[in-house]
Amino acid sequence: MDRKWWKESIVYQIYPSSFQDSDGDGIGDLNGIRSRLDYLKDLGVNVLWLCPIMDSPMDDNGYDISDYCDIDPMFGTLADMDNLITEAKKHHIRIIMDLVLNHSSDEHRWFQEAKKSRDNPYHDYYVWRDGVEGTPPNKMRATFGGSAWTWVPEVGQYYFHQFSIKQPDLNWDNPALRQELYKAIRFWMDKGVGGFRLDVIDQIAKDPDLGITSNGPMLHAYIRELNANTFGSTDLVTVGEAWGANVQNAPIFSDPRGKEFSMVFQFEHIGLDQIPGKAKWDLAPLQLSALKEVLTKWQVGLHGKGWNSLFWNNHDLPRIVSRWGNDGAYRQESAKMLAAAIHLMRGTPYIYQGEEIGMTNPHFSSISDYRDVESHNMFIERAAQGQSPDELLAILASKSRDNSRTPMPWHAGENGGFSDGEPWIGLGDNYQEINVEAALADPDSVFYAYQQLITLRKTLPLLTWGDYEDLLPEHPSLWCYRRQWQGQTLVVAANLSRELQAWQPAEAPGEWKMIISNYAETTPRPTGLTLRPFEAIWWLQG
Ligand code: TEU
Repeated sequence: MDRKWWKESIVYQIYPSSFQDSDGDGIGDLNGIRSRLDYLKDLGVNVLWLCPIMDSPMDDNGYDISDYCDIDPMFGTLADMDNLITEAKKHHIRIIMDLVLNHSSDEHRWFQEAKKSRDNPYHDYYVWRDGVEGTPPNKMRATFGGSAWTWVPEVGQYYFHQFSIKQPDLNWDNPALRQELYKAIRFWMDKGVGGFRLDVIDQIAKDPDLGITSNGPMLHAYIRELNANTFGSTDLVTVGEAWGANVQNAPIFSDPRGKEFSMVFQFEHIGLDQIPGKAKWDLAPLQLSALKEVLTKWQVGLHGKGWNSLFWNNHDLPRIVSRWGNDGAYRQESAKMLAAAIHLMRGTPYIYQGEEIGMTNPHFSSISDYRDVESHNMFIERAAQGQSPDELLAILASKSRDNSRTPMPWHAGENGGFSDGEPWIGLGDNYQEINVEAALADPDSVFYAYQQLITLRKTLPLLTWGDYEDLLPEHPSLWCYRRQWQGQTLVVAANLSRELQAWQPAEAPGEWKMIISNYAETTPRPTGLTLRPFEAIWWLQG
């Protein structure tokens, strides 16, 4: 057992612009977050991860930073951040910040200088290639559409950008750039933050000539240098977001000896809803056996060698109840079932704002409802290729990142209590029914299921340390697994379908203690089980 506070923690992710507005401008802010600390404490989480709050022109909602050492005025001031950190500490909550080190904004002073001339000292902070206007160096595409190369006439060169045109990639091969970034990280460490989430960190060591984006040859050397120059000797939690992580390399990123990060945040299970080799917009139906295979691979493969994040949702993904649960008749049941299934595994659980009240996708129906650069670029690109607007809107309604970025509904009143002004993005169509006030008033709500799961994690070390075994790998609708630790056993059975599903467990649950179920009736059923639609039950022995 290698005890670390963050292995026994539950992280709550906040999308600051959509959490709570305190000054009526329609955009959430730091003082708004501070005003909700009691709620978060009541839920039981002890870490808040804030999506980027640094200075930014907001082309990609803060993932395009123009000053690494300041707070964007839209969110507040440095003093507000100090207050938030201090108040959060009083609630036994640590704040982790989002670090976007792969790219900056094109409005960052470094880029403004860099594009002035080839011999400007900042030129080499970015990735440039010679070429002829109209003929980019190669065919690489940006994640948010279009070429990954943009021409700058002043220097007669192309710069490389893996994301939007306003997010030029930083050149990690330049030691001066690396030192600047470390300095910025130390600035926030001195402020007393609890750690960092490192955006697309597997993509910093790119080699565009070879078409390499993630896991470039220098990647781990750079991460180790970053670690040694910043948080390496502290107990801060560090989370490496890595779409390119796999079970083979995750132990390098999250080596328990602490040379890189505390844990990885990877997406292999999430990727299962897209057709292999196609874009995220091209949906594949969920196959539970494939999901279980991926999750088991991570649970078993990383045991003792590294540490993983457990999550269904984040600010880039649609709401899980709308995706793999049921956002109609079985919303509550499926939200609680999915919560249990993920929270009872090994790793650090993440709750994305609103997940704890079972928020669904907002069901937007017009392109003007969307704000996200990726969604708009996709719409324009595919409409130009002839795809019908209705079809594109249906795709966005299920996969756009804005599905998870709608304002947090605190009550059923105006703007859900999120803001006194006009919210920067619309609320979901069901906020009058699904909101915090309603959830807190209903003892059977999704909120209390999350609260129970959090309490369980704090009181049952088996959840943190136990091993994991899938008991029914092939079953198309049932997900049943066993965790074992120091003579104790936990069995979890979840039904991911709308139909009744029968299961005859090898160990008769009657001899066991049932801990919780997501249905109101909790009488243990002695022998064979019939699980109701989206039902989840878990028992403990020992
Ligand atoms: O996301 C990483 C990433 O690769 C995403 O672009 C992802 O592929 C996409 O969202 C799927 O639709 C991180 C941040 O989480 C995201 O919000 C940023 O836009 C992105 O990096 C660039 O900083």
